[in-house]
Amino acid sequence: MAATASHVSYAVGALPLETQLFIGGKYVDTKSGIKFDTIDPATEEVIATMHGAGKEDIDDAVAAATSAFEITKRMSGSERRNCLLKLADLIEKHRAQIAEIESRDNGKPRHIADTVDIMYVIECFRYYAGWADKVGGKVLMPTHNSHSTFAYTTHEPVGVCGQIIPWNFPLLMAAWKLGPALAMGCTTVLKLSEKTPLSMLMLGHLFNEAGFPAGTVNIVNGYGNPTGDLIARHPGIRKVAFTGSSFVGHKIVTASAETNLKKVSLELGGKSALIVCKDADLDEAATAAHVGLFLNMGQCCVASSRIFVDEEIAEAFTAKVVALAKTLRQGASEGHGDGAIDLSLPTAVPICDLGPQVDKIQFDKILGFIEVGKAEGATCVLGGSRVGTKGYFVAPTIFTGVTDTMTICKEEIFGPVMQVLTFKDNNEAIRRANSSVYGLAAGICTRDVGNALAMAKELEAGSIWINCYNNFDMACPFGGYKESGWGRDKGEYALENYTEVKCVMIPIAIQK
Ligand code: TXE
Repeated sequence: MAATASHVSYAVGALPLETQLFIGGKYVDTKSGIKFDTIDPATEEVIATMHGAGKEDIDDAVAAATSAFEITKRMSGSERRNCLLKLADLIEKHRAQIAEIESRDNGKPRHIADTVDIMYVIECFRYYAGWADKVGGKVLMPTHNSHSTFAYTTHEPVGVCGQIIPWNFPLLMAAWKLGPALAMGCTTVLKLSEKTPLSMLMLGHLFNEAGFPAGTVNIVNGYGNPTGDLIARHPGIRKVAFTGSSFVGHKIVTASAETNLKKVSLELGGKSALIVCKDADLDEAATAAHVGLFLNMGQCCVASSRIFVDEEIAEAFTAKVVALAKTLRQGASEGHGDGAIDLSLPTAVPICDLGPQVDKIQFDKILGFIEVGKAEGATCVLGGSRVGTKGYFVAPTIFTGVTDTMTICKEEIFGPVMQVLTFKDNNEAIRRANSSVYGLAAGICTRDVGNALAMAKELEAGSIWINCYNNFDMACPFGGYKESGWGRDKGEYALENYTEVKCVMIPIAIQK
């Protein structure tokens, strides 16, 4: 399929750079006429002009997904398993081009896009291939008439799903939602973020090649309004899965309530706490804080953006996190933009190499929070400004002397800005960690196993990391308490998002 964009500024090898919508197994022009540009955040230049989806396009995508569902719901588990395994192999085959595009569109260094994002995408599809042929149901034991009634459950695919994806891990967040949906036999209309519309769109061909029926995965682009809202309100969609801001999470729930009560799962914002107890291994704790905050330029919903440190060790701990942050390599991927990352330079934690923030909106928002932090009296001990004059680069920033009421301690900054707070005893730390409206993740650093497990029990968060942070595994569920969301991505738990439970009963008797 040929790329239609005249604005494409570079070639990407074997896969064409697609800008159209992918509906019914084909790349097609927008019928609504919506077009928008996607920008390389390292150079601030236009990469491509994208087609956006309006009402007619979304209706077409839902119609294609509805027809495909008639086929996918009758496919055997082993057929779905094989398609998912083939898809993973195809992504692996093209991973160099896919990593290149992910890096250009999102800003993350190419080697990180490859070794973190795409590696986990491949892993995700293989993991869910393993579930495709293993979900059955239960034989039940009716309480009143177990000798004369046979009852069992089956788990059936929900149907056509809407999946609305953010920009921080564009491919990976899509994979976390597609994997369980496809394994269970659902079909989808997947909307990418307007900030990162390219990488997943390129994979459209690969769903065909992997053997999924045309229309199983329809990929559309566009802004939240109208494109995302059309998905959230569409009567032909039975379930919507969303990852993004809590602000939009409320809108998704409202849209469902005002239309067909489609099922909703939400993975929203966070203001996650990492508690460093006085008996912690300080090097291990500093690394956990560093990875917890600086991974992906701080653009992680689970970012450890509130670091609570026992006051007895606060000075030594702060010296260590500052020293680690000073080793961060920052720049564009080699081959484009100014100041490409010099991969030969030493760094303590290479996985945290920093590219630019995703776009000007996020860049301005982060710099704004840094100014508010300074104005409200926090001490900026590192960074605190932009880097260079081109590209959306923010210096790794660390604030100390932060208090619970400061804006930088309450609001999701979503950038490379760390807040260090101190506490006197562990119960106080737990109470303050739980005082957020969010509850996505938390971390605990201590050498005492009993203390770690007791604290883990008290913390109100969906993921707890002990003596580590940002430790992901496909088997482990992911999602939030409180305003961080509804439901879980990843693991066996995510299958529940994409299945209905059907209970079948029949009276039984031996014929004379
Ligand atoms: O998010 P949005 P934005 C947080 C983070 C960030 C802030 C804003 O704090 O700074 O959100 O980022 C689509 N109906 N997170 O503006 O708007 C939108 O097009 C349906 C945390 O990018 O929530 C995109 O595809 N869809 C987060 C997706 O929602 C709508 C990751 C996310 O965009 C819509 C990203 C609507 N009315 C941002 N409006 C995380 N949890 O990881 C927008 N969208």
